[in-house]
Amino acid sequence: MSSTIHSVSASPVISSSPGPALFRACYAPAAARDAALADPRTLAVFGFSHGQPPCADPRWLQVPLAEHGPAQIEIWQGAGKVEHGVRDGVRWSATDAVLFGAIEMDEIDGDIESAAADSYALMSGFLTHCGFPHLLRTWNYLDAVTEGEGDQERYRRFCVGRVRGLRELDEAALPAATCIGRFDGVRRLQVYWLAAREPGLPLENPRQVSAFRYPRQYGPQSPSFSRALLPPPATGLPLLQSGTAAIVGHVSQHTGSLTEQLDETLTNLQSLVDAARLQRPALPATLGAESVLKVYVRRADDLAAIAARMAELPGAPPFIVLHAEVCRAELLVEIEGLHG
Ligand code: 3EB
Repeated sequence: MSSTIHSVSASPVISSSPGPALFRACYAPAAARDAALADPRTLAVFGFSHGQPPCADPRWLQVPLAEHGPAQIEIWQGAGKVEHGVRDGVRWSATDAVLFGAIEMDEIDGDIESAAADSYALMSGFLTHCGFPHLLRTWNYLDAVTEGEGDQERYRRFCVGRVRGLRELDEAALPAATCIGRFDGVRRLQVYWLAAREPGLPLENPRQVSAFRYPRQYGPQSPSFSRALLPPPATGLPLLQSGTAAIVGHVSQHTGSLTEQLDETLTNLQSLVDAARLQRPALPATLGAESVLKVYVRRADDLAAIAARMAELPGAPPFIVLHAEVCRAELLVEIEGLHG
């Protein structure tokens, strides 16, 4: 927006009308996929459970996690026409202000560390040349995330490889992130992201130790992500909340109790909203209709109970519930959010 105020002008140079949102995210029935992709404003469409016909559009990504209830898709849209393409194994789309990218890389002989290093090196190289150098948010999906003992655990190897692939590790500029396990037995790393022309503002959760400062007991390389990130205003993106679980300090809470873990997780998500509102007071004060939540549940038998409790939340935030493996064996549920 122009910073010049034409106070004597007859025409309303500075309009208070919000106009079309620069970015919006929503869930929709899976049958809406092709219509969503036909819309020139669509930045990305995600499908979850298997069953969607394949589609070569670079804006389409299938993350094979079984979902509770009827099949849904997640749709991201900008306000204007989106460009898209494929370059050097990176699928991308972009508005004027936001870039979406995705990489899917097969592990060679189950080597998740190398797949992570190669994926993040590819991403880093792409970002430096595409005009959107600032990584805001990443999503990482891999098979069998907690398989392997001690420092050989696949999640810990992923964390090592991720740092190897990043050009530089600036702990003051880490993206928000999700890292989740699939149960499909396919040794293929899926990484997708949002990037911008200007940096965002990473936020930490006062209730939690920063993940990048986790003590050695959790692995040789602490996880490289921020708890949430406020995107630059020009993007129109909401608050980006990382995958959030029942961790206080650095310690998992309520081992064995699904409902207590869910409540602790929601308390952590609210704590991130509170932290974000110190920077941007106009953000909605609580999770609600202006949030979009994705709920990952470890045990298939728990999906219905979690969905029922989510449906009773005040403010009725839109959500989907996916069957997925959280990075610590004792954690039964994890939730990520878009807010505002
Ligand atoms: C946690 O809070 C749970 O390694 O990118 C959540 C979000 C988790 C992102 C990542 C890991 C990651 O430590 C695990």
